[in-house]
Amino acid sequence: TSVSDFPDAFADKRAETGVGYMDDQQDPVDMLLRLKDVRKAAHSAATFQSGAAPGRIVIPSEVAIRDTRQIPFEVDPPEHKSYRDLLNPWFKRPLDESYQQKLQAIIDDIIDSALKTDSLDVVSEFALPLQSKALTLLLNTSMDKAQTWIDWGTHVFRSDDSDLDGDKANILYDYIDAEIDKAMVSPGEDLYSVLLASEVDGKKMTKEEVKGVMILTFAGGRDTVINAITNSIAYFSENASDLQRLHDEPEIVNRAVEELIRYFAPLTQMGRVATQDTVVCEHAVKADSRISLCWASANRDEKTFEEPNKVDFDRKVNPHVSFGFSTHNCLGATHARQILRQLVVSLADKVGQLDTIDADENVERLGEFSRKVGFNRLQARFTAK
Ligand code: HEM
Ligand code: EMZ
Repeated sequence: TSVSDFPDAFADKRAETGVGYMDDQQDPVDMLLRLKDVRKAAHSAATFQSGAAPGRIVIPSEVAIRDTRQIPFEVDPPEHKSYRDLLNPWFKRPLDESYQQKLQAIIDDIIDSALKTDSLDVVSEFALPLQSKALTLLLNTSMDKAQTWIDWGTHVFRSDDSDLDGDKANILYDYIDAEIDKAMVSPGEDLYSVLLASEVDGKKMTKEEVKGVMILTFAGGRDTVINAITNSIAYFSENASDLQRLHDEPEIVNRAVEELIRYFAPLTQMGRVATQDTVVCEHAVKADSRISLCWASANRDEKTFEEPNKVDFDRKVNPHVSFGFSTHNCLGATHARQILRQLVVSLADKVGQLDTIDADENVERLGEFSRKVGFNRLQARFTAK
């Protein structure tokens, strides 16, 4: 099989009933597979809440390893809006010229070292360091912090042996507690300090609230970004003409990145908890049970996307939901998009050939479905133009 192929795991079920099913720690999930239903449910926060027990809307559920509520992710309207209004300007900073220049230096450095070595693991030696170094810009902290985060590996809650690693989670919680304490003693210009000095609805943010934002910032933008970067490299290794095209027509970069993100859907799904008995897609959902919004399936919905399994940089209509939809749409999307845009243009400029040598696919087991979401390892050779 080819490394750039990311099959649609949900096609049959999406056509048949539109609802999939998976168990998860005795807290089963009805998965919405059609774009229309996913959008509708994402837009109905009163019926499908995010503000359930902390960790419950994540699949696999993190209830067993997390007590801190992630903000604004696990908060419903109207409170959600107050947090979101506070965070929005900070998370738009990737649009600043100075931010993009610093990001470019990080990207150039990582591509240059890839070109110097015979071959490398794109996940651990390219995507992970790029993600972690770029995150220092988003947090506005010093670059030397990135090494600690790189040492945590690709996921802060998951390890090689387990989907839910409580010990690993504690490393993150202790780290954030310590960083918050430091920022309280000597405030700087970083996100911790800015949040500690902020008010929401006239009240100073508490340490626990700041921790909730920071856990989300570390966890939410981690494996998603790493998969998006690694999968893009896998894609260009087998579609060299598309890389060349980006070199010749860099003005298509935004469309190209949206299409890659649609196709990869780095976050497969996200849960919600029903606040009342209800019906979705002719399927009964009981109060206090879980549904999921399956972004990955919705992005291949043939009712909206022509030839959904094809990567097409000329796709005219692309209302993908890889970054979610409505209230909780991804706050980190500006940062993630900026990394990918600058990365693919830089690859197109500097890299003449990308060869993948060995791959270990990361396949999610989701009840009746198996979905390739990325790679555990992707050994590749970068050759200069
Ligand atoms: C929300 C995907 C990168 C932070 C979301 C949601 C999706 C998503 C699907 C909606 C969740 C829901 O409706 O429950 C992605 C993908 C990424 C990415 C595919 C990379 C390609 C990032 C980054 C950050 C981030 C880099 C920050 C460091 C957040 C936050 C939310 C969110 C804070 C919650 C927003 C809210 O509740 O209002 N993301 N994300 N994400 N994401 Fe991302
Ligand atoms: C949560 C989630 C956020 C969760 C928008 O998605 O990302 C997952 O990777 C984390 O495990 O805790 O932050």
